Amino acid sequence: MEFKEQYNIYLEKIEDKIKEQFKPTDILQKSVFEAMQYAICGGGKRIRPVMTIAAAEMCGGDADDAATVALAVECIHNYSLIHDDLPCMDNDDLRRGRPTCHKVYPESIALLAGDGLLNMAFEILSDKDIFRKTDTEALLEVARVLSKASGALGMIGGQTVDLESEARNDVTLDELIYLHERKTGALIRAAAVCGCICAKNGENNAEISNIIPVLDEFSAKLGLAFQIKDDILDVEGIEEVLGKPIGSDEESGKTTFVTLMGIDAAKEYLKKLTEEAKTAIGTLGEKARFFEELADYLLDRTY
Ligand code: GRG
Repeated sequence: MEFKEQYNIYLEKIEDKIKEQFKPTDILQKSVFEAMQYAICGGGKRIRPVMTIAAAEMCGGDADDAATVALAVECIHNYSLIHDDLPCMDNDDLRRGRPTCHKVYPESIALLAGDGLLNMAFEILSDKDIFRKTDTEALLEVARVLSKASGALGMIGGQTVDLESEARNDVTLDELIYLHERKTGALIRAAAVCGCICAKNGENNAEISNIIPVLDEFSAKLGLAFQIKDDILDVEGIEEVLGKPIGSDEESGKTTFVTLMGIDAAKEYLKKLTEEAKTAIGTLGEKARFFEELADYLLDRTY
């Protein structure tokens, strides 16, 4: 099957799960649910949940269980985007071509919507009854990996270093890599690894434990490459396609891979990381072909 066709099949599974989870409600606190729904139903590439489902499929896991774990991953991603856009963080007005959550809902409700999505992720993962095959031990491992990746050692840690770096003009390349390995990379890695974990069934645990470090290495390289591409698109992207203003990094005086290395060197670094990621995952052979093609797809993305 063609890569894009496969990607769209995964995408449909995720969109179905999201629709099923975020039904309209008429309870007194419905505004927070509407804001959560506004954020998560607003499109997006769904790269992280796609990786979760693809990883589970590669490991022989149950497709519906994988889509449920993928839903939890996407809840966390969208919580981070709502919070990242808030005035106290990046103060952005546009995301995915639409007003950001706090531009549509009061800032307080947007903040709570982010909190609501984060909590919802772990409510989903701890509901044994909605999983067909994944056992409690595997779900506990998924919850641990995801919460650590999203927490102060992972995404929140990266965001902290990012915010504190804004006032500095002496950020080094090593520091920039450190912060993006956490802010952007940690959740991408966890998304893939959790797909493998939810495919564990006792008998295949040893085999999956051999696959995880390979997919993790691939995802770490891909996560960094993803951020470099983001920095390049902030300079060279097309506003209407990207769904947010171009040049926002320069305007806010942020250190990026482009400001530190120059655009040509950043492009070379992006290509190098993509090749390294493909080499790493290539060791798994034909079953990992989707991931190899994903690396190229992300290299060429325009939004
Ligand atoms: C607890 C206050 C508090 C904050 C949470 C906000 C935050 C910590 C972390 C920020 C995480 C973040 C926004 C990282 C940037 C990663 C990134 C490149 C996001 C864009 O991802 P895409 O391109 O988005 O996958 P789509 O729209 O396709 O889903």
